[in-house]
Amino acid sequence: MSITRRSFLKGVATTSAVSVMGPSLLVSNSAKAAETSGTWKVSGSHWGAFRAHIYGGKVQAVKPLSEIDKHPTDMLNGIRGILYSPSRVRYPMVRLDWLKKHKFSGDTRGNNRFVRVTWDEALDLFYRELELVQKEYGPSGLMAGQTGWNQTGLFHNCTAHMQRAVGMHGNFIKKVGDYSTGAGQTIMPYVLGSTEVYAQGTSWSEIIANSDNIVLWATDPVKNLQVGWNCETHESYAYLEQLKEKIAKGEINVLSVDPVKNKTQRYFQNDHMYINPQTDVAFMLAVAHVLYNEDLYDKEFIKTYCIGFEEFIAYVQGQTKDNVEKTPEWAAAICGVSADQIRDFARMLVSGRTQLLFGWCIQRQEHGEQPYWMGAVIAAMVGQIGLPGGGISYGHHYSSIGVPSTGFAGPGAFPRNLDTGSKPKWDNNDFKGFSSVIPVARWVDSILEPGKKIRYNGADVTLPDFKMVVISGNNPWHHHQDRNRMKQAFRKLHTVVTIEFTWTATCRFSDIVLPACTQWERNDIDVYGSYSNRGLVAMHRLVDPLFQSKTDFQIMTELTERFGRADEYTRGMTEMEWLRSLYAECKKTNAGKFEMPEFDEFWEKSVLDFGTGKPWVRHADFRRDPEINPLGTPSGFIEISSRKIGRYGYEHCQEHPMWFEKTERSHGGPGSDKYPYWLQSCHPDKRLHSQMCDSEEFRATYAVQGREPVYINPQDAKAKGIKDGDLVRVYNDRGQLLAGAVLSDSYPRGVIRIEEGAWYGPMSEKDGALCTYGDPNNLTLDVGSSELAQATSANTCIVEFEKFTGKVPPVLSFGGPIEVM
Ligand SMILES: Nc1nc2c(c(=O)[nH]1)N[C@H]1C(S)=C(S)[C@@H](COP(=O)(O)OP(=O)(O)OC[C@H]3O[C@@H](n4cnc5c(=O)[nH]c(N)nc54)[C@H](O)[C@@H]3O)O[C@H]1N2
Ligand SMILES: Nc1nc2c(c(=O)[nH]1)N[C@H]1C(S)=C(S)[C@@H](COP(=O)(O)OP(=O)(O)OC[C@H]3O[C@@H](n4cnc5c(=O)[nH]c(N)nc54)[C@H](O)[C@@H]3O)O[C@H]1N2
Ligand SMILES: [Mo]
Repeated sequence: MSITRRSFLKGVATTSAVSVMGPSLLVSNSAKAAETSGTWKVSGSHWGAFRAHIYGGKVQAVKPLSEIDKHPTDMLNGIRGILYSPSRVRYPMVRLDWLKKHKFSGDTRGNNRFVRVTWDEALDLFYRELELVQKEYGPSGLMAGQTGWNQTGLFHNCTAHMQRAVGMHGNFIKKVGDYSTGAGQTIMPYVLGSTEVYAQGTSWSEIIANSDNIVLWATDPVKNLQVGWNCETHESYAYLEQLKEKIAKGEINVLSVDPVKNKTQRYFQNDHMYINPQTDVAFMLAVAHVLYNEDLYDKEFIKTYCIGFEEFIAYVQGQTKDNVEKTPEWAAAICGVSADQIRDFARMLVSGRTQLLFGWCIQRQEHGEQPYWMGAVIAAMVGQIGLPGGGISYGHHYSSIGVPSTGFAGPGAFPRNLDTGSKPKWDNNDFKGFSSVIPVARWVDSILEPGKKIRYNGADVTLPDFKMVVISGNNPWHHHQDRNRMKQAFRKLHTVVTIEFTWTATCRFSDIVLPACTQWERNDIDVYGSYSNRGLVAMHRLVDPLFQSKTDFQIMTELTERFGRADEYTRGMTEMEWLRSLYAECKKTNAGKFEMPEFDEFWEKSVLDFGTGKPWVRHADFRRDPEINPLGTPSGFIEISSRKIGRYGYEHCQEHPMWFEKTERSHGGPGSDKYPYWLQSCHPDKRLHSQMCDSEEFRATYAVQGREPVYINPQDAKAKGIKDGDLVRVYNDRGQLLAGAVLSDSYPRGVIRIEEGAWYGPMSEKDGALCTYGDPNNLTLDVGSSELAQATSANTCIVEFEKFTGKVPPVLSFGGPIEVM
């Protein structure tokens, strides 16, 4: 890292008078009026760093940190609406029926009737419940393991705060894996030796300079790079711009394989191949068939770097398993791409340097392990893994993967676990024969079928029998599948505690709700650029915590006081002392490599900028010498077949990639007679999951008649008498919802989209539990991807829809609880 790149951002002062910032500021007239005084402060978020104008104790306006962020996301306009949301959790609240009937009140959970209590009352109740569950059931009775997209900031990671505090009291059930990449992160270590999904990828500059062909396979980087795990810099967009230019000039061939024309394809205006949903593996097997039978594949690469090709190719040739030859004609009938197009595609792959870029949605479906494994097999047959602009990536749509890393080592975070040597108050490790760790997406199965044995990644898991759930930093009533099934499960629970700043459906289905503040009501530090490690950003408290909300740190300190562990929990440090200590540790680690000023100077400047790192090529070292740099697979080579997986004896993940029919599938697949449409619940363009859905003005920019949009092909709509802007009822055997029709040619016939994260707002059960806003997880299927990963299968989902003609109900998702006096 050259010393010249290490520069501090000049003039990003935190509390400078507004006049210093110049006149060319913001938007609305009210914001303009407020500019005459007040201060500007820098903070961060998943959506990027920004300056906020604070006047009269309120955030009046937000604008991007344009010195670094040249491609800020529109979603910055939703931030004020999060702070000042009418759905903010204002006070500690307890569910009325639970107060009266305690563990026998599950049948009315979700009726949203709450009473206000004091902080002391609420925390006493929380503590009482922790005591009860440990006494009566032990650690297998408590689930506190779910994680999610808590706000940015390394110190205030709310899930870490909750888990450390609750963990000091007693042990609990934890999870493994996540909803994002559950299938991918489990299969890929067997195939390429790492999760691949969370690994740094070949630099964009190398791809743009060297690729002749790029295949965008189920990926939408233009939409999905708007947000980052840490504070996002949006550096990837500069590369996407370069790529767009090259496409326009015909210098690079970019082809998308996707059931819909997504935002990236609309931006690039590149070639697009429609494929039937959930059928990529059939398509890919036929591609392998062509590469093999036309002798186009790289035999040398397969021999030097791979194992298990023979078993796999025997299956492709129809000599094993189902004895069906995986010809282009066979695949065409399933995937909807013609046999000739499949042949052309295979020939294109070997016509020059070809980079495959996969997204994640394709593995969030039944048998989601298979397309990822099969993608690696195709890349191996093409023989360019480890070359600049060749091979395969599983992450270029995510958090600045592909932007070179500077090598700066970011600060540590608040510890999630107990300090070494420390024991919980209830020092009990007896999980009564239940598993203490479960695959993340199977937690609702646990509530419904405790004691059931399932198979998972080479092990047996006994689903635990938990009675109490503590939730912080995730929103299961958005993220999990099949609402009506969840409702059945939640009835069985004795106690649900949620720590939140906004009244999500998860709050509605809880018994105790504790008001946290947002990240803009506390001080923190964060890495700037999740994978690029561009620098460090100071997150200044913009305003004091609203209503009675407190920081998660404060809440958990007060909880641990109740069992005499607060000093240990906080290590005797305040918020600012923690920030200083994390910073000091980071400065020490980077000494000699990256110059960091004293904390106070950093805090005033707000941003440390270490520039851009050196370009890099994934798997280049393995290619150079597979003996010295083996992969992390059992053999050290690319495993086209895996003995280890074969030995597990699973039905839906066998020793090499295979085509498996889905439980339900549109386009002539199972169930499509009754429910002919595929519902894809992709990630939202104007939200981060459910976050920002309650941001009112911003929601109004995309909602249709106040409802979540459902994107429909114009001919499909016409056939049902649906016009743009109509209300539509979407349904299947699992549930139903209302959404607002947006007609678009980007969607082929037979495919509709409702973005995940739309807030759940159900009518009563006697009214059919119709969701009044449009949460797609009313309709999705809740089964494990396979015995290997047991991951979510959210995108295995078929539906029917019609124009809504009934009495239009109000939207019930927003605005908090019904407060009972
Ligand atoms: N149908 C369908 N379902 C899906 C997906 C899909 O593609 N289709 N995608 C899945 C994927 S990939 C993911 S990652 C999950 C995401 O699922 P989640 O991570 O559960 O989704 P978020 O909406 O980000 O929920 C985070 C919650 O934490 C709260 N929160 C944030 N910060 C703080 C904090 O500092 N303190 C406290 N106390 N609370 C905080 C927010 O207000 C919000 O309610 O959804 C999954 N669900
Ligand atoms: N704006 C925004 N960005 C985000 C997020 C967000 O909530 N909002 N969430 C972040 C998170 S947590 C995650 S996990 C990632 C999610 O990243 P992904 O899961 O990759 O994103 P999606 O947008 O759900 O899907 C990407 C593409 O896959 C296509 N696709 C779906 N099924 C199939 C299929 O069967 N075959 C083929 N060929 N294509 C298919 C879809 O049509 C879509 O164009 O995004 C991250 N980025
Ligand atoms: Mo995710």
